[in-house]
Amino acid sequence: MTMAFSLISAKVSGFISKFGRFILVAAFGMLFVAALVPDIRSTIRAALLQDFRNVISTVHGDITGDGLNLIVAKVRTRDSLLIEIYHPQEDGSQKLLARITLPDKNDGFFNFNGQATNLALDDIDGDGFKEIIVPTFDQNMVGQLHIYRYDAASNSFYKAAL
Ligand SMILES: [Ca+2]
Repeated sequence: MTMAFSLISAKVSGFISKFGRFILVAAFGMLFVAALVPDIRSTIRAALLQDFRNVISTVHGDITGDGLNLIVAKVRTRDSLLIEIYHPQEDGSQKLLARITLPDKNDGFFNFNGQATNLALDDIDGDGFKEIIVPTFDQNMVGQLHIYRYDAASNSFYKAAL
């Protein structure tokens, strides 16, 4: 009787220990998944936000003096404002020539020829080449005007003083 009982109890404890191990493994698995899920979630969120782009304004004109009708776009992303300059291709695609990150994150407007505008092309210094004129608001919501000029020697755009 005692032997039979101890045999059963040994079997039971064997079962418990196996079951206990299973619980332990399951618990670890859940911990692992719990640790993994927020990471996956934040990775996906970051990727989605990274892709977040909103073209808030476009203008076009010859800004390089080559007679090319380039497209200048003001683009808002998750954490910055950009200026992108595109060269329309014959096949209808747009070739990105330059991407400039503006010093401010907030879109701004200025009075251009009697109209409130947030992006303009104009030859403000009279040298025959149009400048890109970009208003923004800085972190104190003070209006700023940024001027970008094309430099033929380096085939790039640089920030010019007003
Ligand atoms: Ca000019």
